[in-house]
Amino acid sequence: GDAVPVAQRGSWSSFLKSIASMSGDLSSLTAPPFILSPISLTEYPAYWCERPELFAAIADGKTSEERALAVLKWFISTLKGQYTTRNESAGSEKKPLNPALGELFYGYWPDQDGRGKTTLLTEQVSHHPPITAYVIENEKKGLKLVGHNAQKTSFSTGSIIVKQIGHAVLTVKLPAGGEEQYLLTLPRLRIDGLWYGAPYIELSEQSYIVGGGFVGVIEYKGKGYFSGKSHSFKATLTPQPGRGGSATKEIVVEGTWHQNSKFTTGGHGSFHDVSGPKEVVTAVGAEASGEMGPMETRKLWELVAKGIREGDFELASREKTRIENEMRQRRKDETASGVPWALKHFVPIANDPVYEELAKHTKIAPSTEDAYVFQENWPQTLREKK
Ligand code: 0T9
Repeated sequence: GDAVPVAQRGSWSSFLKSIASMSGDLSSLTAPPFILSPISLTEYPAYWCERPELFAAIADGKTSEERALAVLKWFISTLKGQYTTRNESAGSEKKPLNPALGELFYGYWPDQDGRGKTTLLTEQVSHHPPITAYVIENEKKGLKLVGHNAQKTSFSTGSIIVKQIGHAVLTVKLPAGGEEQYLLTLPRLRIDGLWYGAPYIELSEQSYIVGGGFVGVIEYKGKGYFSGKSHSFKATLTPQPGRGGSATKEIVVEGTWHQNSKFTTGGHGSFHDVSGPKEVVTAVGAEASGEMGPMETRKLWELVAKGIREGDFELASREKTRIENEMRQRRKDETASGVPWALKHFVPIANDPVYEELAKHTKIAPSTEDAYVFQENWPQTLREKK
């Protein structure tokens, strides 16, 4: 691999071999330093709102069709951040820090031009397998997104295939009373470029947005498929008769999710364009003083992140081992005392009724999924500023 530092070539090829021979959860494999990211997966839910004005705009839709289009536009506009940020900021996809059980991340995007303040809360609800639950809320606009993420990984012809497990539900309070709920599912990822030590993500298959009387199907293709370009997509929004879909026609938009798209059926001109700047989340501590507690991600991983950023891999690995040992001891103590770890913000449920209802009459599989219910206990530091 050309992008692999000479001294790490041996460990990169043995890392690739261990990926090829195991499937399921790659998060716990030890990778060579050059591929490590100093950021934990608990921070990734922030990608959902780096264009807060597009999230807020969902509430301004006057009809169910306008709102369904606004949800689609916001969703498509998050993909660039979700799947290309590490390449843009660090030169390639990187291996995130594997969150500890109970790890937390809090942040917000300030109110601006009347769009309302948007707040983010993330909790690692499982360590093995890794599962991250999150909520993003814009109270002023009556918008709340609650979801969880997990991954199942496998290896195929030199690439890592990541099946995303989990879903999100967006609740939109309507000004006239009542609410709409949208179910969002997640695309499949393929991680290519491993051989060269320069991994990058391509999306494939499809994801869904169902709600407000519409079924949105987003199909993803890479280089050499329908438009020939990488990061291509085609989204179709179809009204569901009898479920409130007010339009009669189908809407189709096509383009590249990391650049722009336009209407090809049922509309004219530009649909989305992410060439403009994004707004990174402002992290806040939950302590009354605004400081971060010991389980808050940037505090927990502080020295590991410092080591990775500054190339002091001895510090990074020593600190990582210390944290992992501490967590192992905590689990042992819990088993011994019979008192398991208590989640702070979420309660797991085995079947999400919203998922089940909205997935009906669509091709979404599986037909049932678990979920994590947010306990509405925002830390004071986020509430005050809301
Ligand atoms: C949810 C996102 C997810 C998390 C990451 C697959 C991956 C962990 C999950 C799916 C976010 O909304 C979007 C973006 C990137 C995804 C990560 C990319 C990645 O490589 C990791 C996995 C676990 C690895 O670290 C594989 C090994 C590594 C050497 C490849 C760079």
